[in-house]
Amino acid sequence: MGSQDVHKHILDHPAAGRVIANNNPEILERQGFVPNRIKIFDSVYTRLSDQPQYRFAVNKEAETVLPDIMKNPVQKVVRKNDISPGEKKAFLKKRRIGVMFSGGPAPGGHNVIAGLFDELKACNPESRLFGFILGADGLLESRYVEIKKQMVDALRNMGGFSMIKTGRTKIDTPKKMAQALKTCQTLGLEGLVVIGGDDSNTNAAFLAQHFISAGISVIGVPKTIDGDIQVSSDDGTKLLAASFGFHSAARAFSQNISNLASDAASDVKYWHVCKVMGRVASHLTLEAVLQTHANLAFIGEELAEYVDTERLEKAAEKGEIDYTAYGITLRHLSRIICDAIVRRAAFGKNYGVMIIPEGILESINEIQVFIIKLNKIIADFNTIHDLDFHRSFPSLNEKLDYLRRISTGMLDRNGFPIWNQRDDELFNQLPGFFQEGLLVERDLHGNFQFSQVRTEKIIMDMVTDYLGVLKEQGVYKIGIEQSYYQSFMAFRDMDPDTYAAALFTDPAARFLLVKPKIISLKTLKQALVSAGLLNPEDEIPGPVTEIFRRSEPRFKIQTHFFGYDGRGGDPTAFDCHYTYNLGLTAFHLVANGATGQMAAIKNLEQTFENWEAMGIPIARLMHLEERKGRLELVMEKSMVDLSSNAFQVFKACREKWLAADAGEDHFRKPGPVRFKGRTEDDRPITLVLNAFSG
Ligand code: FBP
Repeated sequence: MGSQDVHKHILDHPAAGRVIANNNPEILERQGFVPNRIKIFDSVYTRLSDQPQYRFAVNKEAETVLPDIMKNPVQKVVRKNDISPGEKKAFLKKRRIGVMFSGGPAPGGHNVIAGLFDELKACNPESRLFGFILGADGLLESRYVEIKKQMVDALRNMGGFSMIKTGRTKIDTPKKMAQALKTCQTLGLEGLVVIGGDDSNTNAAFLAQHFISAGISVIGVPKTIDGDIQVSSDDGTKLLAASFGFHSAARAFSQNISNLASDAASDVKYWHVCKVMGRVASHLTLEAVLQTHANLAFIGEELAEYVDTERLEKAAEKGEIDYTAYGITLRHLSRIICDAIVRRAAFGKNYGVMIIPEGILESINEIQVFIIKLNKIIADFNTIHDLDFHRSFPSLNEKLDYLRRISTGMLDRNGFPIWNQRDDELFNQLPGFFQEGLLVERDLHGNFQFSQVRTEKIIMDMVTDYLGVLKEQGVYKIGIEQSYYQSFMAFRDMDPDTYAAALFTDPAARFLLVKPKIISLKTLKQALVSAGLLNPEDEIPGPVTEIFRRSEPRFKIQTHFFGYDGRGGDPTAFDCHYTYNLGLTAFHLVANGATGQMAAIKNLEQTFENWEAMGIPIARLMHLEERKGRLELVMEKSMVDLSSNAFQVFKACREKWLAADAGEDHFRKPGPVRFKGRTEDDRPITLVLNAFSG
């Protein structure tokens, strides 16, 4: 048989066909899974009930530029009773709706489309759903596909946004607005559903305002793994506890982090450093540490609040205020990490797992200042010269040279340079890879692209350097378990107690720490000689050398970036149910003529029976934010609330989870991402904790 025939023979075998098929039984089961429907959707006819009790502070700028949608109230989707035949007919009319993804993928997006599609077709099988390809680009270029049942069925409960793809284009000029409107009018759309994050919902609000006179409604859907779309009214009522995709991504990351915890605790030689997505807010890190009990985790929002009290007090003694004491520096952060590593090592644990939020640099003052200044410099260059900064200065050296010219006043002799010589000096002290990272091109919405900066490297390089210093100082040592020391020495016919006093700071401790002054074989010998255990001309006994070697730490790290994997993953049961109902809600908002609203599910933190379908006015969630060097009106991101139960629980448990003691680690296994059974009960831990009162 030739090799060609062997392949054919294998490929024709039914078992081979089964195992290499694109779909496996589990995927088929996932695709066939039917999410629950919120009770209200048992009813065909709905109406929107205004909820004026939920109020929001009004942003003046938003009021000016979004006048027609600014007064929208929060609305609840409710049953429409006493419906006339005419109203029934109107509700069941043939409709055309458009839908697009926008921004990064998030698990559950396909279910939003599935919910929207199912409800649209259930009301009238002749209704049509159009999907714009590659997000806003599809809308602007009129690139679309009609979404058919087969396409939806193939991707029910499945991750990614592959059905119609996504993009990050911003609809920010009158020309683009006109193009978008033209596409929707040509297609005869009654409504457009924008599934996206804060920037995309901002897009949706501006489109809604622009489409008002054309009578086309625009509805946003809260998507982002970052979890930073959350809405509370002024009285603190939670109207939306999380964006979709957050739970699935957090669970996917957590499962991997927990696997790394198993690895760390098994081969006891690595610190696994896990950078976790979340461009600005640290919700994903908080959820991941609650899911896994990793030894160390940093919440950017907490670091941003850091105050160096010692420094403040010193300055106060001189009657001064040291403003540099406010905010954490990279150096200080690296010291905190070192301290944790050293403390664990003292109990024999020279390994562990730490989680660093992707957006941690936002919380580090010195770096944040660079980011803001560089945003402005790049934006000004683009506007003044009508060129692109990155194309004009492709190499790092050219960029640095441009900055240097600003700092020396060569480019603007009259002005007060935004980039001064001190900035230039400090910036030039950073390693090249990091300078390049800080100069990386901003995305189309003007966001700094944290995912492209090797933040973990800059931090861990500083940690490694300082641990080297601590090792030299005799501070960083691996504790040796007393029982091990005893049996090790006894097995080699050495009296453990004879040497213990000379070697260890506290010979009676459960974990023995070699004295700080013993940092080399030379200093070990000196210690033994001065204790009268060795003559200067004698060799150090082999077992003693071995014990010393065991106390010497080698700091080894493995870095991991969790982001794209989790955001492309399949949704959890929670997200399957959540997103399907968001799709149903989006349909009912369009069908009831709402516009400028974001589909939302209230009471996500409670059991499914309590979930409520809502519309939240996007314009009321707007604020001014620095983007590309100027203030722009965008939907406000929700940051980790340091007074929240979830953060407080983490704070209360972190010392225990660090496990810098003689006990075991406290790692938690969250288990795999699931999609069926009563697993919608498995919801984000942060949501569950934050829902507790009293
Ligand atoms: P969205 O806000 O669009 O959901 O995207 C969030 C995110 O996943 C961030 O966590 C991450 O910083 C960013 O996308 C990376 O984006 P890109 O796709 O441009 O690499």
